[in-house]
Amino acid sequence: MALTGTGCTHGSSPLLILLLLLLPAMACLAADTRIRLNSLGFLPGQEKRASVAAQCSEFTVRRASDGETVLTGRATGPIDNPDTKEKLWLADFSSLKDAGAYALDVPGVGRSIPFRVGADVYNDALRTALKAMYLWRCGCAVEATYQGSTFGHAACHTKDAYLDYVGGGHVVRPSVGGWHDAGDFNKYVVNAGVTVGVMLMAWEQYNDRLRKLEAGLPESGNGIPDYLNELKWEMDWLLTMQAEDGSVYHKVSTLSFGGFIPANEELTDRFITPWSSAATADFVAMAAKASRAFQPYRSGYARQCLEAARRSYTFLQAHPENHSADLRGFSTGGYQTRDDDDRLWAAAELYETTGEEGYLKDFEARARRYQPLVDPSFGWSDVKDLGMLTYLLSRRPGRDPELVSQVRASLLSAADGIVRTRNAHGYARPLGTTYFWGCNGDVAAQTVLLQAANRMRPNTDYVNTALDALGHLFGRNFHCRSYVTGLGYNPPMHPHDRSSGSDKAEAPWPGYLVGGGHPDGTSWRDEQGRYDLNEIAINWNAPLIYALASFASR
Ligand code: 9MR
Ligand code: ZN
Repeated sequence: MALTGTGCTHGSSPLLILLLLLLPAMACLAADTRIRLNSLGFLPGQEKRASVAAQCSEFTVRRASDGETVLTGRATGPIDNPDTKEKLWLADFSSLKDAGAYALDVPGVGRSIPFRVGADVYNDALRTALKAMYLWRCGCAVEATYQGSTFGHAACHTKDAYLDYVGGGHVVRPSVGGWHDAGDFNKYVVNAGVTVGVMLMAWEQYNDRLRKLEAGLPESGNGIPDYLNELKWEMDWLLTMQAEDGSVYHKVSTLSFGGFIPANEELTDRFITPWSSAATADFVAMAAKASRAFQPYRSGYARQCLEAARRSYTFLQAHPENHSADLRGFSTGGYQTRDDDDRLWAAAELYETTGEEGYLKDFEARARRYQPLVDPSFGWSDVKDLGMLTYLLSRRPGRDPELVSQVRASLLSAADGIVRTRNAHGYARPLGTTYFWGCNGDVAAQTVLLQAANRMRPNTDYVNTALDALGHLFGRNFHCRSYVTGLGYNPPMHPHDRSSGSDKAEAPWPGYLVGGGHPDGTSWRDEQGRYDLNEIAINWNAPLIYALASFASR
């Protein structure tokens, strides 16, 4: 390091020179990754904690600009964390309220990664995660520049899709558009269900800020907020998946997974597969929900969505049995699931959109079959919670007061359970020691339940546990890494993603939450080949978007 040009004119005191030499060096010191925290940062008025995987007793918080100590505290612990086989100490610096950039010093251990405190710490991440949905668009060219790299592909999959497997011969029925599902380029209605459901729920609850979110989309400026423009891209495709009789085809897919080539170079035939009752019910729920969202902006489109939803609902009434899609011949994603929860959600959304009693009675009869009414996590294979939340948060008068209060109690008890689970975990992971394929998405989705519970009965524990879900995903974990590409500290560089894996850019496409490790907290690997740990998927990004939207400041 050269000292020239520092403006140091005294030059006489060796001590001063030593100090001047050391200060920048201290700032550049590699962070000690045993100190693990939310690398996106913290909200001024909420809790702030770090987990330290090394014995310690004290900590100080230093301002990044001048190294000044702004807070000192005592670490607590250790607590045994069974899923990572570690002893962890906790540093609680919640009393730090001033916006700024800081780092945590733990004597005997080291200095943490830098972090920010501010009301806006989640805003950029929200925009990036929404832009990531845009980058998943199929049937068109996409392009975005992020941190100096440009990501994109020419128009892809413009021949979607052949009817061979639904009895139409080798003939194309236009089904262009929508989002690629994940690291693969296929399109699956069931997985669209939970994705669109959670994103529209974010819209319903946080449209005050989402309305203003600018994502630089091709449609930007058309009078529809960008957030809804992005959802419309998917909804337009979904409308093509409805057959004339009201059934909804399960997926559009190649016969087997394609290679790691750009989307526009994948020219393998793609087929529409037979229908399933789960896909049909999810379609009803999405279309009914979309109808409400688009009503103020495009009333004709809103009507079209509602009519489509009613038609598929009528079809389902005439086909009450669970009907799996016949996917013989396909080895791509299955997303096969029983349809009870999907039908329940469909009835809830149609009721909320129309206020009609038939849908209400259908929902209530189905809801009464469940025990518990609300589960502490949900995902593509179980959307019951989405239906329960729509019913509970409804302002319509006709609901059964007893069932409403039971759903409310069940939600609060699920949320209380999530808080206890998070309290017992060394990284405050709200899903505790449960790990499975895509569990990061479930962690993000728990914020949906926590925020809904907080709406019912405000409780700072619910809010801070939701923040801890984000904290875990953005660095407060065994790996001391962000699980979202392009965001936070040391993010994934090798996601299982055909777009990232086939372009020239060194960095992966930004804004994507990877599925996460299993069977325990140490199992994640940042390797492209590990689709089971390191893939990206629309159903994991949607709850990430919900979580970020719920804490964004504008
Ligand atoms: O997210 C899905 C996970 O719950 C399943 O266990 C897994 C195996 O069936 O499939 C995951 O979904 C994948 C889908 O089948 C195809 N596109 C990529 C999805 C994410 O890995
Ligand atoms: Zn495509």
